[in-house]
Amino acid sequence: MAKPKNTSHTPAKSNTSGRSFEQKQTGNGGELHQTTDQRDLTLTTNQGVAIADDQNSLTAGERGPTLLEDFVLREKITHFDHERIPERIVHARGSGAHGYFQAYRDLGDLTCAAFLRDPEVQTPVFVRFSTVAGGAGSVDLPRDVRGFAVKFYTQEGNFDLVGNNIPVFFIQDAMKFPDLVHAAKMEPDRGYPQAATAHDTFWDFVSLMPESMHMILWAMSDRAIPRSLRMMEGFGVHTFRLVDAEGRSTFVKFHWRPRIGSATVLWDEAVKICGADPDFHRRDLYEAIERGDFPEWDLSVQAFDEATAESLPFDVLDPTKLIPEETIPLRPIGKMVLNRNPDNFFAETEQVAFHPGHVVPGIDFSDDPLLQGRLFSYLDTQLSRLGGPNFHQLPINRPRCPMHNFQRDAVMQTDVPRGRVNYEPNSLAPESPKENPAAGFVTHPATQSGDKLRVRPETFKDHYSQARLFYRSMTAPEQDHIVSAFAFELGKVETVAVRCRVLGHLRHVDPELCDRVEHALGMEGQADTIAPAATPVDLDVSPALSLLAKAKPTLEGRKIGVLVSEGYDPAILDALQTAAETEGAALEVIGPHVGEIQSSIGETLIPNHAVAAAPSVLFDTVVLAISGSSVDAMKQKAAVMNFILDAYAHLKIIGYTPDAMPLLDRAEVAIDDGVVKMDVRESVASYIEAAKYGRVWSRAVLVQA
Ligand code: HDE
Repeated sequence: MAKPKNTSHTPAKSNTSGRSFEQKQTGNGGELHQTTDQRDLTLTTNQGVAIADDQNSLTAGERGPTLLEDFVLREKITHFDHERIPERIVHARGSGAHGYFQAYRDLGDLTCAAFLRDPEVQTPVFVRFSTVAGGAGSVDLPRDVRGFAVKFYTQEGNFDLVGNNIPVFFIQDAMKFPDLVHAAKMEPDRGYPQAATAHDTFWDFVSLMPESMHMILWAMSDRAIPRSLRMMEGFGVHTFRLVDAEGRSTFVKFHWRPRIGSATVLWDEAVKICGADPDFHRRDLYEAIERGDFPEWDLSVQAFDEATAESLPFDVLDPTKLIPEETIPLRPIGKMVLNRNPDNFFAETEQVAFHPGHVVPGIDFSDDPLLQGRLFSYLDTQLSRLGGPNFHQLPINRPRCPMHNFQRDAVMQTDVPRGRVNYEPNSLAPESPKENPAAGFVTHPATQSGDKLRVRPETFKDHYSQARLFYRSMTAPEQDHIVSAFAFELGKVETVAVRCRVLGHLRHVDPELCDRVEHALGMEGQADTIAPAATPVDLDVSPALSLLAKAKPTLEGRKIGVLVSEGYDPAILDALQTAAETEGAALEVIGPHVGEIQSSIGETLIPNHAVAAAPSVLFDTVVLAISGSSVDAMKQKAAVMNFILDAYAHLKIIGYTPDAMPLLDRAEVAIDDGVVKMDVRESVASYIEAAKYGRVWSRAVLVQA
């Protein structure tokens, strides 16, 4: 292979590790060659052969055709051609992080699972959050359910809690999952819409599946547009079992609660965030972990015995139903902390393989038919997604405890098992692995009897009462958002009959909800008449279901955006920075551009963002730290005015220096409790106190038609 002809050359330099390499050699065509003479830094082929030139393929003559014998080029391109693996059929878009789980106390009264029994032990975890419908490259803030999958690498094997951020599901039986997913994803003839349920096939399907109505109410609520993955609740959804050392089983529902509280965005924000930063959630998670603001969740269970299960008004095997916390309270059992970003997105976040069937002794399944179907599906999907049955050998999937068996060979075998014995029982290898009745997984011996049949249990047939319970447990703004969400989604449905059918279901959920949606669509009185399988009943409302009702004022983990201009007051910025640190908030400075600007006393500052690239939708609260000398220039910038108009319309708390007043006037911002003047350093405190409330709900009547 021809050596590059050096036409220019710069001397050897050190890289960050102090190793020397040739910084710059220019080849025949002016292309850059970075070279080394150290073997351990040398670029090689996958066979370990040193590569002399990584810029040029092998050609017959300087301008001639490329030669087939160029094994360096062919190997590189072939590997590249196969870089993608099939994306997940659902939950294709996800973001991951490492961390640990630690039990609060010995949970021996409920389970023998070792990781739940020793409060000293930190069990490593890997978490993957996801949207459901969109492809791997879709945006982070569509209206969608979020996956919340946690792999616990326990000393007794891997336990995967593969949950969602909504405690119920659309369907009751695994048989309907392919139909649900086909209906939700882009329509097969036209290839759109991506990552959106606002289309005919989705609403056609769910309108014919009354069991989906409870989940639909959740999906139309603000839960489906979370502010941050760090601020989401998570749920195991199904009823599981915990089994203690004596073999006693208790039913449980798993709940994750973010320790910095839950927060959601407004739909108009979600729409704009998708344009301004399609990776909003992924970036937010990554950056929080990088700056040491580690997300934390409490894991709780609702534990109940068989007798309690029998006494509940719903079947605990029906995944479209929840158990209100007011009926069975949450019992916190441990804490999860995410403290490390993945080193490599593909190797970890993409290749992680979750499976609800990955359980450890002390955790077992219920007969929920949806869960039973999942127990088949997840292992099966990994075979095509990860190429074969050895996906457990990938570093992200490997158990962190000893693992031995006689499964052998298959595609991409990376282990090298030794010896002649690959079967058991055997007498030739006394040291080979054997059964362990004491430590081994023993299935809880739940008694089963009955005919083999295909029939939905009678106890699953109330499809509306809990949907009504959810709607009536929401605060007024949350109910308003549900109405708007239905109006948006159904407004995108072209087939009028489908809209009428959905309205017919809403009438059973709550007549007032139905009236409001009909009105918003301009379809008064057009709801179909639908005969319910069971007449809905009024249940006691559950305030715990409302995110707003239980929100505590805080700035923890939130982001303050400070818009500054030439001649800004550095004292205000300093005070804001100190306050942000005290409150556990992140602060980012937005300038008219990303170049240097000067404060009123001549200090220079390099903003984190230019206003054109950082609209206020990317921040929880904003401050306008504008100087009198620059306010006229700022007024001329559309991005500045949109920054203010959006922050106001999204009900955010806006701090402003007196010199920024002309901007507020131009935006026709009416001063309310959430528009806070900061004329002295001390008044930063009033702004911070107001900002902890997130939004001024009373403003909604002025800005949202
Ligand atoms: Fe899943 N689901 N699912 N699912 N699911 C998958 O597995 C499936 C269900 C959930 O970050 C797939 O590895 C069936 C409920 C999450 O990698 C697949 C049924 C809940 C993730 C699959 C359900 C979930 C998945 C696609 C009905 C909440 C992402 C790729 C019987 C409790 C995990 C994969 C990750 C992923 C099947 C219903 C949560 C195809 C058949 C209910 C969080 O196997």
